[in-house]
Amino acid sequence: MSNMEKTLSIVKPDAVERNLEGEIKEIFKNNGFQIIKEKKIQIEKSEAEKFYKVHETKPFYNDLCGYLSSGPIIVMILQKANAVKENRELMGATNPKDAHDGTIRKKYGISIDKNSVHGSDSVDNAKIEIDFFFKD
Ligand code: IDP
Ligand code: MG
Repeated sequence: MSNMEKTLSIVKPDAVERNLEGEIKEIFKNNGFQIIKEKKIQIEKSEAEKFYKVHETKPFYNDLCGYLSSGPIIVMILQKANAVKENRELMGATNPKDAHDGTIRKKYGISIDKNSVHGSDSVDNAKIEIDFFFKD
């Protein structure tokens, strides 16, 4: 199949806390994503700092890393044709206030920091992020 891709998805602590894991996984499946691997984990702040290193100069970096490590998360490898772009579209804008109807962040996001899901932003970063969580 052409352009079959994998991307990394994370159900963030705000969504896990509200027991939205099942609903969000259904949305992915209903939109043609296959969940190749998944696990529920809680990471250390130092690991979040590594994961979000691209944002280390941003004013929200410390809060962001504290937040991602504040509770359990679901990390998943999603597969679909053009999975990276398709997942970004299904997630919606970073700020739920700007997210369109039908997107996960519009439906579940609370705020720009508690926006319920993460998704890789490029094919290269998807590979790096999948390795980060699933390299054995
Ligand atoms: P993305 O998750 O849509 O790719 P990024 O710009 O990569 O957005 O930012 C990573 C995460 O950092 C966002 O999902 C959001 O939780 C948080 N974030 C981004 N911008 C801000 C901000 O201006 N204030 C607080 N948190 C932010
Ligand atoms: Mg990003």
